[in-house]
Amino acid sequence: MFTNQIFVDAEGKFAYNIPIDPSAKSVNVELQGFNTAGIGKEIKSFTFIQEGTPYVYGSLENKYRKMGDGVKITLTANNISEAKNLAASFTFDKNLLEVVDVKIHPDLKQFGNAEILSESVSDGYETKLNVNVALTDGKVTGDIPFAEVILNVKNDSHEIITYFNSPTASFINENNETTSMVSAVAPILIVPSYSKISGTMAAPKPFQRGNSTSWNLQVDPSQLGAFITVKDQKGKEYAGTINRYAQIEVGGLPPVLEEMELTVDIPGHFTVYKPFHVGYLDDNGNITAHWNPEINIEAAIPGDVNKDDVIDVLDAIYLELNWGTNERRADINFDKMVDAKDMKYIQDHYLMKNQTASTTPEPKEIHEGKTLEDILTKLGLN
Ligand SMILES: [Ca+2]
Ligand SMILES: [Ca+2]
Repeated sequence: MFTNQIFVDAEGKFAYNIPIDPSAKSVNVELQGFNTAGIGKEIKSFTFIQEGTPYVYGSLENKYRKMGDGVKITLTANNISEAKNLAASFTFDKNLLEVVDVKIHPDLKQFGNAEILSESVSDGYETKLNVNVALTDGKVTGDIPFAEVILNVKNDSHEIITYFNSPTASFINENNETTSMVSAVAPILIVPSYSKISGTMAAPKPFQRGNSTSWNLQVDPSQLGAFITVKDQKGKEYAGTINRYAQIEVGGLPPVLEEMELTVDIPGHFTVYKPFHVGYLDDNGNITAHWNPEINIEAAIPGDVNKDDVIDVLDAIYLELNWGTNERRADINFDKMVDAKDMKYIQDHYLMKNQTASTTPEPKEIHEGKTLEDILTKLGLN
C-alpha cells in the first residue's frame, strides 16, 4: 500500500498516523525522503509487531555500502524462551549480493557451545540463505544476537535500495516445540562506484518489420556488427553491448558530472552520436555515480557505408567496388549480398548529412568525373 506524499514543515518535521490492522502479525512501513526535484536516497524501514512477540531482526552494521564492499548482518532473536535451536532464512537478488560467510555470534557463547549450519540456494534471480544455530549444551531466553551473515556487494549492483525478502524465523525449545517468529532484515542502500547507461535502439529502416517502425524479429541486433562506445571528456573509451532485444548497455563509467558521448556504429549507417550526463551531486555535494536506463537511440539512417557522416557519391562508389559480394560494410541491409537493395538506401538519402555529428564534410556529387547517375547506369539500375 502506498500513501500520498507527506510534506515536512520548515523544521523538517511531519506527523502521520499509520493505519495498522490489529490482527496482522507484523506490518512493514517504509519512509523514503525526496527533495522537491524528486531526488533522494534516504530511506527508513520499520516493522511493527505486537509487544512481547518473539521476532528475529537482521540489523546492518552500515546501511550504505559501495560496490565490492562487505555487508555484515547481525541476526538477533527477541522475546524467546528456553530456545535450544534458532533458525532464520531470507532471500536476496543474486545479481547484487553474494554470501561470503555465516558465523555464530560471539554473544551466544555465554549460553554454552553452539553449532551453526548454513546453506545458500540460488534459483532464478534469487539466493535463499538458511541459517540454523543449535545450542548443544544450553538454552537461551530473552533477546540474543545469534548469527552474523557476511555478504558482498557485487560490482554490477545498481539497485539503489536492496531488499531482503521472504524472511522466516523460528525457535525450538527443550521440549522440541517449534515457535515460528516474525522476521525482518533491514535493506541496504548501495552507493554505486561507477555509472551505467542503458536504453533501447530503434530499428533502422532495413531492419524494420513490414510497414512498422519496430524491429523485424528475424533480425538479431547483437549480430549486426554494431559497435557501442562511450567516450569521456578525457577521451577514454568504454565499450558497451547490444543484445538480441536491441537493448544497449555501457557500464564501468566514471562518476563525473561532465557530458560524455555515446556512439552507436552500425555498418552501412550513419553513426549515432548521443551526448548524455549520468552523474549527479547528492545532498552533501558529492559527485555520485548512478544508472541512467533511459538513454534510447534513434534509428540510424542507412547509406553511409564509408562512415564519413555524409551520404554521397563516395558511398555509391564503394558499393560499386563491392558489387555482388558480401562485404559487410557495403551490405547495408545485412542480407549477405551487395546489390540494388543496398544502393536504394543511398539513393533515398542522397546528399544527407549526419544530424547527430558535430561536424560533417560537404557531400560530394561528383568524384573523379563520376556521378551517382553514371554508377547507376553502369550497374544497369537506370
Ligand atoms: Ca559516406
Ligand atoms: Ca544487401
